[in-house]
Amino acid sequence: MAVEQTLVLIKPDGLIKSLTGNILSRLSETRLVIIASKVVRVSRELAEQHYEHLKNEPFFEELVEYIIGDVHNTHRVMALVYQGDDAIKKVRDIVGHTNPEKANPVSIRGAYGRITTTGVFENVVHASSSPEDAEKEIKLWFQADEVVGDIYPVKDAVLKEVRQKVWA
Ligand code: DAT
Ligand code: MG
Repeated sequence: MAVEQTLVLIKPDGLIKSLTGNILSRLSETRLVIIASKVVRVSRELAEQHYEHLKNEPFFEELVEYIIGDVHNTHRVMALVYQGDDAIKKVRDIVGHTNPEKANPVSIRGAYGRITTTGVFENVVHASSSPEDAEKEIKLWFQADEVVGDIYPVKDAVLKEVRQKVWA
């Protein structure tokens, strides 16, 4: 068994329905280690990059609006990185099938997900599905110094003239 990392997102429906604690409790059954976490206001650019592999699907625009939070009127997603042996499969098993109607009823998506009348799978959480996807997704959602441990190669860089918000 290989040590893996996997990205988990608690989507806006999970946050607005106060499911955060339940979801984290379920994920703690895996005994994996959390090595990064934060709450993110998702930009359209981030949403489109995250779901790039689905850009030709008819539901793409609704999927983007869902992850941004426009659908649930709460612009928050909780992003976490879990690490440990076989992390990707362990998390996907507890998360359940992509389609909430097909998901095991005791999985997170089976218990809390729904399909909207327009056909969008509001499935509460995202979990990476391969080591390649996990690396791409973790690098998309987190900076190297937001993750505990150098999980992928890093380099030192001195950044100049980066515009960012600081405490006043
Ligand atoms: P997963 O999130 O299980 O990895 P995915 O990467 O194929 O599944 O798709 C990403 C999201 O897109 C998924 O969580 C819900 C939505 N989605 C996928 N297939 C769909 C479909 N046939 N109809 C509606 N939404 C879909
Ligand atoms: Mg996927």
